[in-house]
Amino acid sequence: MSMSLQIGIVGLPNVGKSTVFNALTKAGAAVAGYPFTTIDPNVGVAEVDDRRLRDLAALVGPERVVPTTIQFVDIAGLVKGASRGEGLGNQFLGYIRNVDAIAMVVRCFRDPDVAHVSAALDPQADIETIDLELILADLATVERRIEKVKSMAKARPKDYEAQLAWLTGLRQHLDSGARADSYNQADSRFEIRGSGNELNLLTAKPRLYVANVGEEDLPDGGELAAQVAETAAAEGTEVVVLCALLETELAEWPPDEAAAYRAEVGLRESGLQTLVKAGYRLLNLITFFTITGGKEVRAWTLRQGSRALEAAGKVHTDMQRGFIRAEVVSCEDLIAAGSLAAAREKGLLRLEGRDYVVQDGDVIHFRFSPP
Ligand SMILES: Nc1nc2c(ncn2[C@@H]2O[C@H](COP(=O)(O)OP(=O)(O)OP(=O)(O)O)[C@@H](O)[C@H]2O)c(=O)[nH]1
Ligand SMILES: [Mg+2]
Repeated sequence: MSMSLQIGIVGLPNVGKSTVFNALTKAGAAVAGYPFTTIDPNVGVAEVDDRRLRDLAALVGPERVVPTTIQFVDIAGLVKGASRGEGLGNQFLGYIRNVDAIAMVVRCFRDPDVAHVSAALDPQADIETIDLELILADLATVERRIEKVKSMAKARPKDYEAQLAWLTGLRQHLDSGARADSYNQADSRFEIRGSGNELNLLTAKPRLYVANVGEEDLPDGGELAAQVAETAAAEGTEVVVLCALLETELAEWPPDEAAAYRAEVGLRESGLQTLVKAGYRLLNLITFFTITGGKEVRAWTLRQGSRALEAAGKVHTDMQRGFIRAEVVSCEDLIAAGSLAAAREKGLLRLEGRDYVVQDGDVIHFRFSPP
């Protein structure tokens, strides 16, 4: 079936990546005040908090309520020279290659007890340092590809002319210090992020920023976070401002006390959930719900634009194989109607076929013939 989507937590050493990861996933990855604490990539799942799931559960009163999750990967700090094998080097670039999107953590908290790779905190420079390593790694990838294509082109030069031109342009683009995601040469045959694009470039991956700020700078994040926000805005992406240490602590508190503390600081929701939601948007994900005979209310993740047949496959391969129809009602309609029976009576339940494009918030009952 479809693989789970992963967001890689990337950044310089000691910026709070593992702290964010732990709070998100409560997986207990090693956290310490010295660089290179993280040696193995840690994969963990974060629950997606969804009001609609709670509302549905209140309506149905099931035995189990199962939120959907998104995977995060805690990756070790990247240092200058990583693309040449410095620090923990290429190994980590490889881990980044495997993720679907990047959450780049930028240090914005001041703490003399926690060493930083450079003397001053400079978010812009820190982002550039990382980008440079990623770009150099991509440059090496593209160069290898160019050599490969050149050798294939020996027998049939015409067949590879366009691809070589595109790759050469890309090399030049990276060589000028720009990221692959800003390369747009008008040749629709080659896509920087296209599916089946084996280049899998690090700087072509969707990205968001996490400004890890000191608690005193909440809720807005202060001057350093503003610099990260500026970079994010220029790139057309999002920045999530949070204090990793505070989030770690609040994750352990009773929910109502944590909420009260947040309100006091001026935070509307958990920074972790803000990050989870931003990751959801970054990956173009939506949520649908299933209600299993009133026993279980469950949320599932799907790529935007996915069809009913694919949604069925998420739940069970048998449902996909024996798919007959999907009975669909929007979560809002169902909650307004008060019960499935009432929604059916009002004609709010639709019967959809396998090609129905699932909408965010759909509650789906799959009709299928068991094997
Ligand atoms: N003051 C303060 N310290 C923090 C914050 N977030 C993390 N730290 C501290 O920074 C140190 C490094 O945190 P980690 O989460 O291990 O950092 P990392 O980015 O995973 O580091 P590497 O894996 O070595 O690259 C730890 O001592 C944390 O407690 C924060 O928001 N405020
Ligand atoms: Mg770490």
